[in-house]
Amino acid sequence: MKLFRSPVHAPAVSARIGLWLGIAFGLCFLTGLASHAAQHPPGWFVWPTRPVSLYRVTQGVHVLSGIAAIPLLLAKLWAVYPRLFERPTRLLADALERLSILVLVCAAFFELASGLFNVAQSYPWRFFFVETHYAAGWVAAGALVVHIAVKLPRIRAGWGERADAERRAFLRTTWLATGAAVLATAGVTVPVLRRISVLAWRSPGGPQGLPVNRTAAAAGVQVPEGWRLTVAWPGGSAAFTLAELAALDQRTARLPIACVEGWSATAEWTGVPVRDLLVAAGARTDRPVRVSSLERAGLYATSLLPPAHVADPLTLLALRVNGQTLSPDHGYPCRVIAPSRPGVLQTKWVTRLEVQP
Ligand SMILES: Nc1nc2c(c(=O)[nH]1)N[C@H]1C(S)=C(S)[C@@H](COP(=O)(O)O)O[C@H]1N2
Ligand SMILES: [Mo]
Repeated sequence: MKLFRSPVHAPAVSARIGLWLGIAFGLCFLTGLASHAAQHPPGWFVWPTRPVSLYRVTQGVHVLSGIAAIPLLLAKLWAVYPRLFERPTRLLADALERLSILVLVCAAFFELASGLFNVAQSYPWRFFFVETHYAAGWVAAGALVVHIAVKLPRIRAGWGERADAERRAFLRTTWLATGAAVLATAGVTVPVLRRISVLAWRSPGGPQGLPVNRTAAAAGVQVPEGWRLTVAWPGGSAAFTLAELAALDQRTARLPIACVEGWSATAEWTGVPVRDLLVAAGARTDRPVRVSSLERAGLYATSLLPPAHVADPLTLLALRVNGQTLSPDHGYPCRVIAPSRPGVLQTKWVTRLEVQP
């Protein structure tokens, strides 16, 4: 077939694209592990609270390297697909090799597609995104390592082969498409790119200049008459009205909200450092703190502040954003804003802090 004989289907092309695809997948995998560790820290692990934008950067890299991998993967498949139709010469070895490629391609497609649906906040499936996306990431990474090891001789040969004009044109198109995909979306997390990122899935258009993921109405939150913030610990508890919280020493800090979906935005938050609040209530400050919201059913109605975050003076129970009282959608009467913390753990509509035993 003529298509099969195009000079683009050559190791010279697939090795060059493969390098960049490998870098994109590698970054995506490592930052994915970081995100998982930040959101579900195993007992031995402490996610650092500084720099304050650490999670914003790792999650931005995660989502953008995933976006870059989409055109790279398509171009890579185009460069190599005729080989999948070659007649096998070594029956068992070729069958195993093709099986490993099948696993790799399926896992890679699954990761990129499920990630895209996630940033679009669309879940047209029955599985739980977080666990499945994480598990398939390990499958893709394992299959990729096997693939690179098996193909090493061919990769070497590819780099030794010159890219002629037609191959160079194909490579140029691939780099252009990859750059365009990243630029069209990077504005979700890189402010200077907001104007050119036509496909950015979140803009700072929400109330108080910040995007909103879940509105108060969607969460079914209504602040009851006589709302109080309860601080509880083994053996005691204390309650604060909003006026009492506002009368404590306030701290203002510029901190980002960095959603796991890749978008992020910085704002100026004002509130009571959680540590000071615990001291004012008479509770210990060296234990994890369970944060609960007025929301009843949501998956993110509660979160756990690890001791490192409790101790950090920039971990705020915020009452204000950008100089205004929090709007209902940003968590009125108060919300958690902590440095370098995944957005899903920046609990809104807080009603109870519980120092763990
Ligand atoms: N109670 C509660 N808090 C929540 C959520 C939620 O669904 N319920 N969503 C979280 C998510 S996923 C993000 S990214 C941030 C977004 O904060 P914002 O809506 O004020 O921008 O809030 C977090 N706090
Ligand atoms: Mo989020």
